[in-house]
Amino acid sequence: MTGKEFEPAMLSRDGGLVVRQAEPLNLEGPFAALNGRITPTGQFYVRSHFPAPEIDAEAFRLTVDGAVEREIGLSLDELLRMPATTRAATLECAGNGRVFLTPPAEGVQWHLGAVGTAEWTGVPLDEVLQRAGLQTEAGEIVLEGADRGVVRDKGAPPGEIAYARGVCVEDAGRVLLAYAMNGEPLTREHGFPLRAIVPGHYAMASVKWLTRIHVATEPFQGYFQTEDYAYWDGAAGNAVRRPIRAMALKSSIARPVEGTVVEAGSETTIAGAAWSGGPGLERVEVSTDGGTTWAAAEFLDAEEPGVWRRWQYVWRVPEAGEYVLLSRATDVAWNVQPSAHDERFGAYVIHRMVPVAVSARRLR
Ligand SMILES: Nc1nc2c(c(=O)[nH]1)N[C@H]1C(S)=C(S)[C@@H](COP(=O)(O)O)O[C@H]1N2
Ligand SMILES: [Mo]
Repeated sequence: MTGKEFEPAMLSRDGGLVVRQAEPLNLEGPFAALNGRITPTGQFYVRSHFPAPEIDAEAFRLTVDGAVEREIGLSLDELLRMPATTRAATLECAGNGRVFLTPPAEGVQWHLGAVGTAEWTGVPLDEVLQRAGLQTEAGEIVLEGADRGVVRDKGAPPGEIAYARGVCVEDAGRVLLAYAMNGEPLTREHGFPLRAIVPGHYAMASVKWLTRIHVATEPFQGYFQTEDYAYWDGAAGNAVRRPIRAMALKSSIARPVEGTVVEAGSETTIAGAAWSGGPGLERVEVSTDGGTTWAAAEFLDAEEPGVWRRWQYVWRVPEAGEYVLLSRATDVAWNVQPSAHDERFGAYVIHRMVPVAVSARRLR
């Protein structure tokens, strides 16, 4: 494929995407429809802060500047000719699950579906940085999108800003500059023609419509790095503001959904996914009595860093009544998914267990 033939794939919205906000476009994926390890693009959530820019593939340039030996500009053709890598990565919006917070928090009211896993194809960021040559003082790689706008929130700068996020030089090795999602050119909504993928990090790091890589010598202090998508570290003492980075340990129940009526005496499969940007997963357990007793679920997918694992548990529904389902993930370092939200993260990093209430009835 050459840059000339490179056109955005069309986003089909008949896969059950739910509009959470029309402008800018924010679509939630149907998590209850979780089926394969890979989320079809038509079911993959869309999260954007500004209107999606229309980028002409032929005119596109990726600029690399800042603390580099030589400033470079790469066309899409040049990127497409570089050695390509394909890998799966789970993207989760740091605000996924916001609707479950009490008291309610402002922002897009995501339920369970601001998460998905796709197969991404592109060029390792390292390859591009090698062409430019990093100076020894390089500290943070600032990924900048072509989308811009005015943010009308308290704490936002006046005037237009671009969407931008920094990744530490130490994390650059895992970053992919992707032009394809699930084997097709990116859709406009998912960042056509080029986006970053930072496996293991919350998805605000995976900058879409990527047109500039600025190598900085100091930690990046941009709005989406220090004000938005940041948290208070050490809230008990002298708290400092730090960027949110790695995805927290989490499991979510996809099915049954809240309010389902299941048949007493039947076997009902409880299914979901679990993921973490830290140590690998050790196990997922399921409770059908609101957390009093737990049983091990079975993983359907192997461990792969930065990629979720589907799991399931076959529940022998004992008798008619009300049941509260929970799932709980544990990682190999024995961290356990919490039951309460960590207030330091505000309306982000919502990885606590979410109870699912179901009823069992005698149907015959
Ligand atoms: N340029 C740009 N990149 C962006 C964003 C954005 O608004 N502009 N949103 C970020 C956030 S908050 C998320 S959760 C992911 C969503 O990626 P998706 O829309 O492909 O699911 O993109 C990230 N990259
Ligand atoms: Mo996000």
